[in-house]
Amino acid sequence: SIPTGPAGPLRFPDNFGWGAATSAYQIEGAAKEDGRGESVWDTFSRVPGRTRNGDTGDVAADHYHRYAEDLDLMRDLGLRSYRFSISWPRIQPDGTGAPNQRGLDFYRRLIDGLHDRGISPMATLFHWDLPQALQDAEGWESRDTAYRFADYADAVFRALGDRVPAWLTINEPKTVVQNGYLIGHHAPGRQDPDAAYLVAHHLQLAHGLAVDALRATGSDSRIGPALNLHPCYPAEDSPQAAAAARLYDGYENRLYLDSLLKGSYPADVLADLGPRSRMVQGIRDGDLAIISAPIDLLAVQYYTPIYVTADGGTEHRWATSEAEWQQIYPEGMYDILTRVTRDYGPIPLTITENGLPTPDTMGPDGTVDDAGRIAFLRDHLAAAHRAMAAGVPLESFHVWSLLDNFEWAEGYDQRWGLVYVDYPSQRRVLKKSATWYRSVIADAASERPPPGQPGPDGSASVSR
Ligand code: GBH
Repeated sequence: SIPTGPAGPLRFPDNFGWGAATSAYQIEGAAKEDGRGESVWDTFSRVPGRTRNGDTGDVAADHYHRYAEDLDLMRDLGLRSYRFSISWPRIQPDGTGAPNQRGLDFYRRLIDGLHDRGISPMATLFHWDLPQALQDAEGWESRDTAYRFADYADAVFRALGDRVPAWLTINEPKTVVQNGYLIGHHAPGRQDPDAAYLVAHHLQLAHGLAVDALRATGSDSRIGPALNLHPCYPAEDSPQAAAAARLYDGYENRLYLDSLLKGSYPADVLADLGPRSRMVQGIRDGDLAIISAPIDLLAVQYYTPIYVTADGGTEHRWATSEAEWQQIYPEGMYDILTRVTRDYGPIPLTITENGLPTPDTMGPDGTVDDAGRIAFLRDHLAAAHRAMAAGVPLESFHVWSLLDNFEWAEGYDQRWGLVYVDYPSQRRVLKKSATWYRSVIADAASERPPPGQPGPDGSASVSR
């Protein structure tokens, strides 16, 4: 059993959704199989200089072929929830039209394999792999892409909807906006601020249209967005820094949260963009009603805080991980969860990503010692637990990531997995963090009070 930490054992609810997360392009490989079309990441990763070492997702962790072994790994870890994404170009190779049966079949096998092992599927519809054919037709700059997304979502709901209890629409619209269209580090590699926020609006619209599409099928599955949220703190104690942090928060958090949950874009961000911006010009009557269609759960991804200086710049305050953008600050998990509940009400929450890259190597004895990941997850779980104790309705927690994978522009150099992937052999090796996480989950199950003897608060106990 796990030693009790200084703060004592942490008690999580019996039905807490202990999970792990992945996304299609980052793990599947099999880029040309079973009728899959090209995505913007196939294109982008082939442009010289765009990804480290010229890495692509052509093979990745070969999950498309090894999914059964990966399902067994998940069962061995005791996972109760698995969050993955569906590749749009596997379902609609050109982004429109009749669904490709072989693509749907892969996800049906995966989902059935999860159910067989008692693991609850949580499926994301879009984790950045836009069909290239749609990018050729202006991609997310075109309002039409939101409607294409709704058609794709409808096809997926009709084929798989009865087997997936929880859907997520768009993974991190903000990252598409910022990395795809502002700084250009991600596909499609643009640097065009005016386009970027129009893209934000169309991604939000796409989300709302997909929510409508699910409701129209009569499904009782749940659906929500997946947002990466950043607590934004003033870097210094001055009114200028406070004001700068507030506007920064508008662009990082409220642009997405307010439109989804309050039915309006934040006035300070709209004013900053200006009335002649493409985004403001692109908002039509009724759009905000679509975007703010009621959701069933809100998926939050937390990695790092942001400290904003008086001039609107940023600075680092805490140690960074192997990813230079990530400062390790577990308290930010507590702050962002309690803030969402305070400002937007008690919407059911799930953490769909939290984790860090560590400099993992396989030792001579075949083990991978990622002590930094254990400490990180322990501290972030403790912060999430404190948020729950403060009233945050958090249902589940998914480590990013189940497997080492294609970390976008960073290629395969950064290892984010609980499970090490030896790419030449595609062998999977549980890191120490994986066996630690397994014991956290097992402990939660074994310390469940016997029938008739509920714990003091009716919940299971987990030592850390
Ligand atoms: C998530 O993004 C993604 O959903 C997931 O696919 C990814 O693998 C995981 O986190 C780990 O990164 O260096 O200036 O280009 C998290 C948000 C946005 C953080 C882009 C890194 C790159 C900044 N990410 N950002 S830059």
